[in-house]
Amino acid sequence: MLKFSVAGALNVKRLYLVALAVVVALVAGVGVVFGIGSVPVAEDIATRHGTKAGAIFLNLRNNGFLADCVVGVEVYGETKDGKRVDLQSELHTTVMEGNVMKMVKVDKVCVGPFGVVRMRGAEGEGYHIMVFGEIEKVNVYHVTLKFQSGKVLHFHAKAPTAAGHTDHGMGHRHG
Ligand SMILES: [Cu+2]
Repeated sequence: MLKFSVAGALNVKRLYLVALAVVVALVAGVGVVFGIGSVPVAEDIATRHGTKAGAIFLNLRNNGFLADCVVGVEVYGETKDGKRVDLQSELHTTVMEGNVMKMVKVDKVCVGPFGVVRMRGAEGEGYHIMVFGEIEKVNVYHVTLKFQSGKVLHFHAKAPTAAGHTDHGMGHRHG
């Protein structure tokens, strides 16, 4: 009798432990989901140069469960010799005003969970990164996107004239 009840008590205790383990696992699982939050990725990066200003294009993908927004951008250039070129940069969108295509500065670019924003100027959803400065010296752009969540996405973008760049259509030739 006594032995049985002790065994019973042990079973109940074991049941509690199992229940506790399940709860811990669930909480941990939810924690992982929210911990991951947004997972921003830069894909299909390309650049275009104008006079004194350049544009950086990308597909901004979010492989996470939560939406996120780019709220800041920092870009600097690197020359072929590895020297730094300081640049100004802005988040832009492209809008049509009448028949005129205009670029407008925006504060943020948002991407939903498992979504993608085609930051490819007029060929995408209007958004792009604009850079200003001595871009003719730049071989590679170092881009840092800062997100509302606090996450940071860093990537490199080769200038249109950089050797080995595949974007033939945009480059211009010297001499
Ligand atoms: Cu622009």
